Amino acid sequence: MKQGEPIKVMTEGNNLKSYEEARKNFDWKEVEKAFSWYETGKVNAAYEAIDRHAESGRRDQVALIYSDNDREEKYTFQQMKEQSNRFGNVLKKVGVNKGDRVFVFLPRSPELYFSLLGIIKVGAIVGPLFEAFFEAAVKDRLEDSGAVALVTTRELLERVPVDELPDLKHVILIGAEESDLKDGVLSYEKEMEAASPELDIQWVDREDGMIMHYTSGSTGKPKGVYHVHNAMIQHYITGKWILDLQEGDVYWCTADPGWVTGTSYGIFSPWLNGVTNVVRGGRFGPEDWYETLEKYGVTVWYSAPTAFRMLMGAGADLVKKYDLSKVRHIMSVGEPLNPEVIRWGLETYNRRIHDNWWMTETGAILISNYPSMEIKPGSMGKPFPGIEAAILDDEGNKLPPYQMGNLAIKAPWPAMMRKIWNNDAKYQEYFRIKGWYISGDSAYQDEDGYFWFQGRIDDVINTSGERVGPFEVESKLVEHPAVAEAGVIGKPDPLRGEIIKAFIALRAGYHPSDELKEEIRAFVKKGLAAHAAPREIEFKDKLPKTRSGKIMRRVLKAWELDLPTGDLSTMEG
Ligand code: 6R9
Repeated sequence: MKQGEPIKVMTEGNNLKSYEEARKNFDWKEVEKAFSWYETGKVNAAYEAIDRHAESGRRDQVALIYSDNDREEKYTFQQMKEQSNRFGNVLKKVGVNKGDRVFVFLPRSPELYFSLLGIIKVGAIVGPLFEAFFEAAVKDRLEDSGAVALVTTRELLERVPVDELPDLKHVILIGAEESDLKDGVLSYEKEMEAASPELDIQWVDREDGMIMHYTSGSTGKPKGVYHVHNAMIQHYITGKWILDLQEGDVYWCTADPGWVTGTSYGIFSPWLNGVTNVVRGGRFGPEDWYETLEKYGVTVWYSAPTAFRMLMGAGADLVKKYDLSKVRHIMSVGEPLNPEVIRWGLETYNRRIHDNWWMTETGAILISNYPSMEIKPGSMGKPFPGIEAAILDDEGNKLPPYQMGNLAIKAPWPAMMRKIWNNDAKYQEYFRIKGWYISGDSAYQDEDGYFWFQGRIDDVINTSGERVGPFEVESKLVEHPAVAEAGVIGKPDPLRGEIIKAFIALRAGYHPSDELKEEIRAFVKKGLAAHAAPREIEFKDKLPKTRSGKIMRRVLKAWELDLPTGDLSTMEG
């Protein structure tokens, strides 16, 4: 547990002058004053993010800068308001009601942002789906949520088994052709054009549902993590104090809205703070990253360790070709931020990279390094003012400094999930120690109050910052005709954090070969998602299992890493 030297040079700017002071005096109630509902009593997070600015001094300020290899478009707050209003009216026309689930299965594009906001404006609950998902993953999520409507493209619609989804009544299709327009399929373009840019917004209760993100656990299907409008309180204030968003900032969050970072911090937080939001679509390489920063004069940049490691791999010379002088503040989330990356950031960008920690379930950042605080490389930082974090043993006792245990948060807080859709038992598991949310991460705290991440307690794999449940991949693997049994683990990887490795026992009559590995990999890719396909496959005659038949992933991991296998008393002979 050796710590390196803390980095004392502070980041310039900073809305949060003194962390200690803020902690002493913090009151969530004070934050509420920033919202128009504090005066009017009329609540809707999308209204606060867009319309409020359009109706005050920010009408003609650019809210969204979108670019990919083919498109470059800018939209002001007023235009965002009109586009999302139009989409809200499209939903009203087909009878979408408050509380209905409406899914968005789109690549990053302006239309994704218009529709997501429009859904929230009519009081429906939006479910963003990552564009890389294939049929099984899409079906599970739409089925579990009982989604009544879906916004997607012609290409992605091929992965939606509409006939098997009885609740799904409407598909709003981007790029639809005349022949598509039947059986509840509407043309996005036509409907948007016909719809009014004025919308009767659905005012809601702060505890009403707003967004649902499906995320992976170690067992069972992905869980629908349900968030309410009240989360905006924390999206806003963490944006101010952690993202350090200020008047005139140009902000870029590189995450896709299919993941929680891409909504909490790719949509709500920047717009609640009224800044210009940059979205880069498509796939892009290191040159594109720097070009985006330079071209739009990005001042605040939020990304992930896997991206920083990729940029580090592209070398320091590349950085010199670009003018990154506007970049004031850099942050990272999703997996442990290596001290090496922080050192590189200091040398090459002349900026500190501020790590922070949170999860889909927590809705917003809970632990962070702040611009005005010393950074200890390798540490996630300190709890947000108003948040109490602790290291607990399994009985709920607080552990002293440097002892590793469950990273736990005193519940509740404004952006905390309010349920797991259709699965109260799962929800309750997070709160098994009275008064605390148990994160599933292990960590320790040092004597200065900084938190240090140690690992996941369960088997959830974190590959390039994306959570993948081993069970979902194993289930897909055993659907392949050659696979009798499969066990999936995360294997440490210098670039991706972890990669997915599958151990497979073949059915009789099948023989190990590289072609078969390739075929199995493609099978998972096509059936589930590219990022869920195992990069490594190893064939075994049989897999280690408990007497009750559970695959012992911990034993697979020990084999892989040459570690002691631990207690094998429950293993089948
Ligand atoms: C926001 C997000 C959550 C899991 C979390 C932890 C890992 C996130 C981290 C980190 C080390 C950090 N994680 N931030 N590990 N240091 N700063 O990523 O949500 O996709 O739900 O993942 O990611 O294991 O439990 P989500």
